[in-house]
Amino acid sequence: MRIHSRYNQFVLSAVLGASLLLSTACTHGFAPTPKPDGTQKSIENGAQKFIEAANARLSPLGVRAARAEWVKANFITADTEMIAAEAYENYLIESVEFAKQASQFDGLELAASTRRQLEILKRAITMPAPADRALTQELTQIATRMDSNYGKAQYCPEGVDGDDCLDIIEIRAIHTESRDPDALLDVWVGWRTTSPAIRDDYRRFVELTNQGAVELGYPDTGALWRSNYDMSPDAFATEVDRLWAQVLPLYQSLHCYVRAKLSEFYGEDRVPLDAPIPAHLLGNMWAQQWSNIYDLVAPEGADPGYDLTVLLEEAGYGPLKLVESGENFFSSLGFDPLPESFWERSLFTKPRDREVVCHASAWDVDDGDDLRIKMCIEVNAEDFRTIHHELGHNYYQRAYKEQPYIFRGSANDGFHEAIGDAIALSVTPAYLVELGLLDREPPPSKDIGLLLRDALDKVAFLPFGLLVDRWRWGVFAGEISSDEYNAGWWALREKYQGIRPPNERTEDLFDPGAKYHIPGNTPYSRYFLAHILQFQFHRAMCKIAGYQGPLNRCTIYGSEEAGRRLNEMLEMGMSRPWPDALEALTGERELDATAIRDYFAPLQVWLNEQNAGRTCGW
Ligand code: X8Z
Ligand code: ZN
Repeated sequence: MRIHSRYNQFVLSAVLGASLLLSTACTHGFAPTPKPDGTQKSIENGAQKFIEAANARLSPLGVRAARAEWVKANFITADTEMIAAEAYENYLIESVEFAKQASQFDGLELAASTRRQLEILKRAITMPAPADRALTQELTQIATRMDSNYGKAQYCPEGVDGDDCLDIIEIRAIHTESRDPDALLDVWVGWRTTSPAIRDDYRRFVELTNQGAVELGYPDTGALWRSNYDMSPDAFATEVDRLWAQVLPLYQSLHCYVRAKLSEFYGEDRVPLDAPIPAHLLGNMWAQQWSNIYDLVAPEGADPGYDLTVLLEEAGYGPLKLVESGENFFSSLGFDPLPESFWERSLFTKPRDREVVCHASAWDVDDGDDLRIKMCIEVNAEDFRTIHHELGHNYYQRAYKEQPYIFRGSANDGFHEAIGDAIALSVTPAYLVELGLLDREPPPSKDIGLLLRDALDKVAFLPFGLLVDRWRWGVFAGEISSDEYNAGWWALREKYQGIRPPNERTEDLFDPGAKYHIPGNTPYSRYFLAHILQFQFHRAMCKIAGYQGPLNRCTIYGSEEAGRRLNEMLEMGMSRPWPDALEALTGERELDATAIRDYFAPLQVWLNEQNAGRTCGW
């Protein structure tokens, strides 16, 4: 099972499904590797046997952990937490043990596939556990507790309790709709009263995983995470910086324009023109995507004149129909329909009578056909896109299921996050016309409005996508100590995003913990990469589909040729270094932000005009 979230590749995955690495070979029937007698053949055989044992052992353990995790995430109770923690612990112990044993083959000459599987075993663990069993148990219990705390979190405004308390779905609706700064401030602060409860857990979590990482031969957990990109950890950090430098001018222009518009609306005392933007006014709890405030910043005369949320509501779409239409897109590319079990076992709406983790995820519970999503769907444009995102995970999982277990994952984790998003870039006006949701396409004169709406999500996200792991890398490396978690977080939020907290944040709070991926221990650089990669995929698939014209108007809907090439990349799984996979679809071997810059090029010109005379920056 791989869940794309919490258990990574070897760790279960809610995006994911299951997988880990195994423990003492002897107790689990794996014959210890014969001491290489010096011949190449015996070395090859030994390594081959080891890999076979790892594949055979980790897959069922991962599936078991995934099932337990699925039940827990769909029905949070003390018992399901315990069961999930135990199953995860078993998987983790063995994963870590296999990772350690893989080192015995270091420096030996081996077939490329064997060598790659060994390397993946050593580096693809997102929650490295110490060898000490008691510590592993403590770690998995902390991880499960943090995840559940997030799933159960509610903000109860003064005088309100019980059913009237607000969960993240209800709070999200307030961020989407309300333009009352006091109401926004109230829920912004309120949601962050739910995370101090896990601050101590997180501190201990950092200690324990760091110990596990050191035992695996890495300086700390952050270095282990950064080692998973077919380059050195330092080279990866440099690569992220390089990409960020490529997109920074675009972000700065967007920030400048949005700040000016918010200042016009809320007043200069609330939104000063020379300071970071208050984080509660951007239409999103974490200020990570801003399209919910499109109405406040829409360009005069260039507004496309439709709101996808309204179109979906008017056409009577419900959660199921949204998912079906996502499936229909993939079918138009030539992918097989989703299995019946997907429809029977997925969670599409928030249950009224029990606690669930609502943060959207995609699962491959049995490492094969048991695909599912778990999502508390609301009928709106944001969730329509998220459904494509989640289904992208599921189609990827199914495409690589014939690979050996260790290769069942995406080329790098950014690829997994980019597939569905790349498809959602094809949700253009032309596609909406095709679906019968829109009567006719807006004329080219409305492109700036369309591009601005996209940029509020895709460009605004970039610095957030980057900083979440800058914070964690700093925490794991000890550069941000446990008594400056919040200060370190807000320093990065200001530096990269140009936003500031709307009230004083002190160290008894734990604002990073109010974002799912911190308690869920899901690495976040993947989303930054995905926001670069999805535009490369989109540009390439549009070309393959024979499209000519502005990229923001391109839909690959119905192009079986684009689907075929996409599938060629997906079915490779992790079997080749990611540049090979990228090349299979795009002909390119590098991460390249020119694709996102090309997409938004007309908007960049327009923003420059709008910002003329303004002082930008913070
Ligand atoms: O967590 C997700 C997906 C599941 S992998 C819904 N995303 C990030 C987030 O919500 O913070 C997608 C965009 C970024
Ligand atoms: Zn995802």
